[in-house]
Amino acid sequence: MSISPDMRYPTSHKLFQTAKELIPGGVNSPVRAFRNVGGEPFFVRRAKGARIEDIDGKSYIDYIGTWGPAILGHAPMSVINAVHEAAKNGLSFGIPNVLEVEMAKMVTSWVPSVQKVRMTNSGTEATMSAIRLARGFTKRDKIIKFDGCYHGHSDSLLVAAGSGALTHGEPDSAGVPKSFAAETIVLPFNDRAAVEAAFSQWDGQIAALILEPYPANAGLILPQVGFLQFLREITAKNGTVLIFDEVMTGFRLGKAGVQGLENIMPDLSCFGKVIGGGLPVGAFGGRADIMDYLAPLGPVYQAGTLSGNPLAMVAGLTQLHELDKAGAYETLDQIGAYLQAGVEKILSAKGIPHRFNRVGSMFCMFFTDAEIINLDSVKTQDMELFRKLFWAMLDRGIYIAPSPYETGFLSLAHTHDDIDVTLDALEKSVAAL
Ligand code: KE4
Repeated sequence: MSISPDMRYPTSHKLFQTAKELIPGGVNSPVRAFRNVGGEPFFVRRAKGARIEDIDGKSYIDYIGTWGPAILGHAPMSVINAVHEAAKNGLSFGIPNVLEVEMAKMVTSWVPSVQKVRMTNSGTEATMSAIRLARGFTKRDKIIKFDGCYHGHSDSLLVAAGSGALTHGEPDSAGVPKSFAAETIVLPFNDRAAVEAAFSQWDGQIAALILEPYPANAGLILPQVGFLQFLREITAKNGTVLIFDEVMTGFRLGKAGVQGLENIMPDLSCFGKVIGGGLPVGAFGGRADIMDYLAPLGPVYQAGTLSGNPLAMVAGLTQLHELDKAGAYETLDQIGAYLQAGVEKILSAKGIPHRFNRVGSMFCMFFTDAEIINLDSVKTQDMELFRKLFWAMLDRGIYIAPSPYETGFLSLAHTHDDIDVTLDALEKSVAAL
């Protein structure tokens, strides 16, 4: 079947049946299967700006933006043209090229904590490599992560809290050896006492503490005042590498991501999504004395055939140049504030308990009146209500994340009119409950 823009598509339902015969669950990444909301996913035909169109001829205002990369909106001409031009010079080299140096210059100039950086092809590779690097640098094995934070699917990070918070982690996926999980300690987010207890119990043994500084994979959770600074101090005191996983927040919440907003210098940071402009990318970077432990300089091996690929580099560079234009981040925050005000007005008028967490263009609606401080508080939300509203909004042409454990994204392509259409759909969906 040749793919062309005007080809006759089957329906999403029919294509999903075929997909399920050929691809596990019919998808190349689990969240796309709509398991958290039931029903079947639609198949996309094309995307432009704030809108996506499915193969059944329906279009939606998109609040996912391919899970973060589409910060300019889908298919921005600046990125398309740059990729088109670069492709004429070669699709991949496996040889040092100028675009990799340009990307390294950009990342190190935008993010003060990053003295050196290495590109990868996904966020998973970035965090996996950062963990290995921290272990190699400190010659320690244990790591700390927080419940509810997702860092991609490498074995050391697919770990859930053990029976006792301070004991060994338990595999969070089949196929992760217990011995691997045992090296990962999983703590409740925002829990200083648990962090202090872990450092005293595993004194001198903790290589790294990794976190999403604004966790966005259990909905959007915000650190309590001083928590990030506390983590910076206790890791420095214990010789533990502090790793900020900014795969989602990096270059999304500002030129220096959360670490810029919070004025904190982690030892290593992980990036992805926005710096690839929609093409496969990841990156990790930080203190030069740590990064220089990486091969070919040092003893920690890390590699990738397509790392620094010219198309991903030029797409990411173009996207960052667009974000560097005056007012870009302020515009994203303003449109986010407009959405938040409208949503809160509608839900409050209907008397629906809710928490609307937002930072700039990242947001999450929790149907609970509990303060959202960690994964346990996220789990208090009314999941059934979420599911009902997801489908009611989709039926009205609004595509929000198909899971109450995901974060929504706005782009520079979203207009006030788009928000008004969205709020109208929410009003009607809530009224129909
Ligand atoms: P990738 O390997 O998917 O490029 O990145 C993994 C990753 C690492 N760190 C953070 C903070 C992340 O959010 C992610 C990936 N995010 C999910 C969205 N919740 C990707 C969507 C998916 O898994 O299909």
